[in-house]
Amino acid sequence: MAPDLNNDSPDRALLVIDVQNDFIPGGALPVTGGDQIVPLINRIAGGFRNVVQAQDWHPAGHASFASSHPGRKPFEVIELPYGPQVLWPDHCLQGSEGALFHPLLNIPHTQLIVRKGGNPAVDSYSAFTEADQKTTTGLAGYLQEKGISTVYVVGLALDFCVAWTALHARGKGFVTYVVLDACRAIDSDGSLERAMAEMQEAGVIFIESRQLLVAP
Ligand code: VGL
Ligand code: ZN
Repeated sequence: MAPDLNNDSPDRALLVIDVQNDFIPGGALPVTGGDQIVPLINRIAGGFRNVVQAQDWHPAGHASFASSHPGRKPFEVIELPYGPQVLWPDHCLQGSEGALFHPLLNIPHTQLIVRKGGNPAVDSYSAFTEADQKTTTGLAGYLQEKGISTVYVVGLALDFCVAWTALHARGKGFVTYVVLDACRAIDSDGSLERAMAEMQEAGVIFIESRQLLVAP
């Protein structure tokens, strides 16, 4: 199914996920190639009337940090009350440089910034719903009130925050595209393959940016 090119349409939104310094090479939780997608995301965003940015935004001592669990190391998985949790290096601390958007990300018309991961005890990869699978950020209601029925998801990381955002968007009934070349993955312990299979199963549609951009 080829999407049409009218991205300016009021019924669709671009969701730009976690394009933050800590996820760029040199940051606390670097995603390989994370910097390479920034110019492409700027170009894609230029065509959209509706743009929402997500910002991973954790308090010190967050439950997803390995440093909060004595004896544990980053990328190990532990059981938390809401299920398995991958442990990460400390990242995206509220108010830190690492939590800021990449300096070359340039989307002046972004309408809404959704901060997530603020509950010290619960992670939130998704821009819609926290990892307890209950607490929402309000994003679905925001989009629905604006009459948006289709979302395009780009950003970091494809196998974590992009995937969970796309899965929850489907769960909330949005037609959901992931623009693959405008994402990069962490790929820890098979996470990319699993995430791609889950998205496919849920009816997320994978496209490439050339299907969204008019040739220059
Ligand atoms: C993310 C791990 C931890 C992401 C955020 O943006 O994909 N990954 N926090
Ligand atoms: Zn995080």
